[in-house]
Amino acid sequence: MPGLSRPLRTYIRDESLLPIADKVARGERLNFEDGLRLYGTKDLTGVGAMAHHVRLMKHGLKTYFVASRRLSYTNICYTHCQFCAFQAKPGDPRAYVLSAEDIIKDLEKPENTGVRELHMVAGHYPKLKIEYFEDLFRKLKARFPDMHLKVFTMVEMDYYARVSGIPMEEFLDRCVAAGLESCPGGGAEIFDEGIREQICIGKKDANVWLKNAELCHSKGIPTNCTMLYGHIEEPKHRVDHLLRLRDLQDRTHGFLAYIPLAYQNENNELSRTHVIHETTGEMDLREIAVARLMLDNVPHIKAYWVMISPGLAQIGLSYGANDLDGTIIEEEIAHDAGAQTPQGLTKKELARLISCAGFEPLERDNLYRTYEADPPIPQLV
Ligand code: V47
Repeated sequence: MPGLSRPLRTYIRDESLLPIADKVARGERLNFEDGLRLYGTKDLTGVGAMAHHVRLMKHGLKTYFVASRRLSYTNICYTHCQFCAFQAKPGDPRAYVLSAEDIIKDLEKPENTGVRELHMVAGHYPKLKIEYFEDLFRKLKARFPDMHLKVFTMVEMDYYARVSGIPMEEFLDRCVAAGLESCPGGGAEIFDEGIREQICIGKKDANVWLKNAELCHSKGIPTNCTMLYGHIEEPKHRVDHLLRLRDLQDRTHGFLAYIPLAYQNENNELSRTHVIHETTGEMDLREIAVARLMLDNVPHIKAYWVMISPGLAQIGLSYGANDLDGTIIEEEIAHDAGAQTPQGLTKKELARLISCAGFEPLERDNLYRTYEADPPIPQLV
């Protein structure tokens, strides 16, 4: 397994990080105070070197991407998340709800050929009940049997179980029977109750998110996990969030990947009521690196190019990330909130970003099973 060529300590400029470097070199778990120190230090490259060391020990140079498609079946939402620019209220000219037929027609378009993962999250709209999802999943699986269905945040499933008037367990069982295979990591935002109250009014609390993730894992449904950073939260809230995820993962081992989500600061209530600058490259890289170091039990850390740019996500591969997410093709949530990144990247572009940064690109499915890569990608000279 390739590692760093020198002892880890020699990469550290801030001496207060040395005890952490020693723990990382010994494979010891970091604690809350270590997390705060990783956020507080000016030695970003030192934090990055430690994260890169862990990434190399776990994955070597292997770096994953998936041929994926994002889709939201509705943007109508009765929740009032202050950071969200995607939601529309009924009557809004932007409001839409897609039928199973609309979604299938869309997926039949040539640009969606080869998609292996359909990632669907959407608004909280009380007219959609369990029967809508059963019908949707069955029809999707009948038409695209090899397309993996990754659907619902943990709060979204809670909402749709409640409006369907059935227990969460029954909702999940029926969705799985119809074709649901895994769940994305969104909706976690930030677990701290005080911050959560301010940024997601009316949204279910952290315990619901964590309880439903635990339920999914107990049923063998893998999920991802996320954290929304760069708004009104402080480092102590981020460390707390990561440790709550780590605690759950110790019990269930059901999280496949963690994705730090950089707050996009346009067209939403939070940006109208607060002055919040966009996240910087330093913050984005630090977030990836801290996650790799604190989440020692979550196998994959994604650098989500949609929110931090393809170029920075590429550098994130040397700061602990081992996954560039996917081709996406069309994205609404981040772009409605001001993201200037492309709507999608091709598999070739993703593989090139990875190989030009010195890593080994591997096309994967949702469970990180890999496929033979396309013909070699020419290197930049
Ligand atoms: O659930 C909403 C967040 C999530 C904003 O599981 C925002 O593989 C930033 O969950 N700025 C959707 N974030 C994205 C998501 C995701 C992304 C990549 C991979 C995976 C995965 C999941 O984005 C939402 C919400 O938590 N969000 N508004 C915003 N203004």
